[in-house]
Amino acid sequence: MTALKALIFDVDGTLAETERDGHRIAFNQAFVDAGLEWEWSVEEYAQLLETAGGKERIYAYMRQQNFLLEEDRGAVKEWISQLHHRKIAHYKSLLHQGLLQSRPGILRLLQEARSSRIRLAIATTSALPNVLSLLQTTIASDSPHWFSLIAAGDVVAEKKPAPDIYHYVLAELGLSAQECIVFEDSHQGLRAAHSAGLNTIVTVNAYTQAQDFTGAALVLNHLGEPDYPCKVLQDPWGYIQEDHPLQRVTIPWLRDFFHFLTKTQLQHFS
Ligand code: XBP
Ligand code: MG
Repeated sequence: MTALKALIFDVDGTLAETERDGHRIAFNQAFVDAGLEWEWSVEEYAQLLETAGGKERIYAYMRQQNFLLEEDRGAVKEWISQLHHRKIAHYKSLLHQGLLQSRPGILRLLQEARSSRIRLAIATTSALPNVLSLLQTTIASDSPHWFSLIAAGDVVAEKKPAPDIYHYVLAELGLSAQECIVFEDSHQGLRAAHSAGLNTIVTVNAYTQAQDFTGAALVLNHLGEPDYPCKVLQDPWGYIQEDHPLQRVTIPWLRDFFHFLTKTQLQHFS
């Protein structure tokens, strides 16, 4: 039977809750720098998150607000790119102030995977400098080297919910979807991974908890710690036994779950 070879992690919302108090603040600071009177509130940002990718989100906002003229569309991309550079600088500075932490169970599971020789990869729509700063400040200064691959930002043409980033990661790792498990926090991320044929564990957060997670292998509130057990929110394959509740996601548990999924899905789809 196929063995579990790699864990692929989304970044924003999965490794850390970065959106409300990280990216959103940095966008607003960049708007001030540019002399714009735009301010994205916590509530408005929930809707803006429907567009993945910072540059794409600014563009979508400008379209919504009718700030774009048809003839400007070429030049505006360059202007957005410069604005986004300012946003990256602000986001980095917020991270280096130590304002964000990794989510429960993330550091523990990454360390366990490393000692079990399971490969690690990242698949995110966020820009590479942001990902590196987040890893360095919330996981460990050398943690970018823990990953066989960090696939970020514009490395593919179409961002999530398109499956491109996951196809790219699988091709670069030289693995099939059946050898990996993905961790995501949002329905766009799940759609991307699921369309690439990957089994996905979703750990929800405040911005994503009400989304549709049809197609997830499991939905949890977080990965759990010894003194902070996780809660199972959806278990579509019926793996978790009532008399044996999941406390935290560990590598041995993941290996068992992975074998169960492989066997059950083989029967289900044959
Ligand atoms: C989340 C995103 C990103 C961030 C902003 O990515 O959509 O765009 O909100 O980051 P994921 P950038 O969940 O795939 O990690 O400004 O760097 O795009
Ligand atoms: Mg995410």
